[in-house]
Amino acid sequence: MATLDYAPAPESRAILDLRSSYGLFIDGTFVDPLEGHGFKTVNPATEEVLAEVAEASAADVDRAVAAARRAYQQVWSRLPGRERGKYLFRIARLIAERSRELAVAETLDNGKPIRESRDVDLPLVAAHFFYYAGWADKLGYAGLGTAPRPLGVAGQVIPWNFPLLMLAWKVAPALAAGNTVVLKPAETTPLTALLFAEICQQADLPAGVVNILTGAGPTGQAVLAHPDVDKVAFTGSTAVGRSIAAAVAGTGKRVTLELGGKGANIVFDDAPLDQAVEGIVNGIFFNQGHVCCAGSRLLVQESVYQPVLDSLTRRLGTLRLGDPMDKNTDIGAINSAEQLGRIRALAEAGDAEGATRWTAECTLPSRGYWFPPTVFTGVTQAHRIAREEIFGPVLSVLTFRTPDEAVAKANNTPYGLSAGIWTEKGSRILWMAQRLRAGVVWANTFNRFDPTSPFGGYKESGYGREGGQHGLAPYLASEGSQ
Ligand code: TAP
Repeated sequence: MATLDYAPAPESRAILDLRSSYGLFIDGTFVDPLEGHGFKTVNPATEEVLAEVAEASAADVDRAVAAARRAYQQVWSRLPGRERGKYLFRIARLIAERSRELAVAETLDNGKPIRESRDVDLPLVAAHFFYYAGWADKLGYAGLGTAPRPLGVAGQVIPWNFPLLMLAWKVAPALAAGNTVVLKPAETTPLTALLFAEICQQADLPAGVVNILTGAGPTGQAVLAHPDVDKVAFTGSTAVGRSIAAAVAGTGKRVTLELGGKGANIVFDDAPLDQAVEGIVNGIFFNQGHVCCAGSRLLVQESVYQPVLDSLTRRLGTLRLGDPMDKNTDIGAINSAEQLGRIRALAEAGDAEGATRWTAECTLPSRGYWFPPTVFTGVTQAHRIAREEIFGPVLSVLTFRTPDEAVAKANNTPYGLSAGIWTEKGSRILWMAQRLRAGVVWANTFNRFDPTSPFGGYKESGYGREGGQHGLAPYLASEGSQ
């Protein structure tokens, strides 16, 4: 019997009015970079150039930090919390109003399906601003003494996997706590940060409170190393995080590092298996697996290994890969040629080390950067695909017999960001959660985010927490502290 397929349902781009080029956002206005360099940002699904953006040099970083310092001293740190809160509520409302446009920009620049940017990223971005707006006049109740103080200028560097959401995680708590910011978005996904700069103008945010500097690694390095930056907040790879920790050691700067992960998604034989399979798919194929807390290691109890694998591969066969702007698309494009190269190299290491590769049948578009949903079985804990973060749509499957073995295998990683447990027994969930060395443990669900809930890792996944009341602490000095 012929199968019926979905008709194309592309989201319109008409709502988005991109400029052909963008300057740096310093002191409330867009300005040209001092050294006049720029680079192109492309749509990874088509390789079409979307816009030209400026590359900030060390001299531009000086200008932005000076503007942030002025705004901190003269305006922002002097405003009562309820006034800061009003600005944040205004920004949150503008994000909600412009969410369709922002979702389209995010999908074009990042390659993620519009269904995800529209239904996950943007609602969470607005929710983070609403949430921290509510904290601005209640900092005395954040558990840091009755009169916690802001730190000053925050330097913030973010990655490309959730561009606007990572900005929200960083900017919203920093501003609520009374700090000003200089933020560098990732080189491959600068557009929504630049649209956010327009939103700051629309909200009449005082000049210099938010500064956005586009550029590559050296720009990020210059922001975080700047002597007049009081607080360093970084999300990205463990390798770069390590170099940042070394660079700021001894400077007195406060540091938050949100780094990589190799999360275990653990399925017991008493789990509701259909639900668990959906959770496995969401855990590793959401956002093409470009998720720091992805459930990239599946640990299945041996007695249900075959039924789980059969049902998983059957389900993966139904995922639709293709145009990220199509509302029916499940798997979008890989963000860059460079990331595609990393994914391919690690998958080839899986083949070379003897694991068995299974790939969902799908036609990859001829232009752009694509990788099909892939599952490796026969994986051992020594394999690179079980130890290293692939940051792509690749799942490594291992098995276990007892809960103790599941814990030992799950914890056998240098990372410690996330884990998932699938079982019908509440007591087993609690027993496991106490033993798993991960910052976030989900039970019978995966990849759930909420602005009220702290998020972060330990070991090589970094330190400090973002989200919730805990997310305010890195931006505040409590009474008696520096
Ligand atoms: P990175 O290469 O580390 O880049 C992250 C950001 O840092 C980018 O803006 C990058 O600029 C900039 N950067 C590069 N070198 C720098 C340096 N020496 N000093 C200061 N900034 C520098 O990571 P990525 O490939 O973009 O992102 C993927 C990684 O981020 C994964 O490991 C993932 O797990 C992690 N991640 C973690 C989390 C959390 S919450 N733990 C969330 C998302 C992602 P360019 O873009 O120009 O290179």
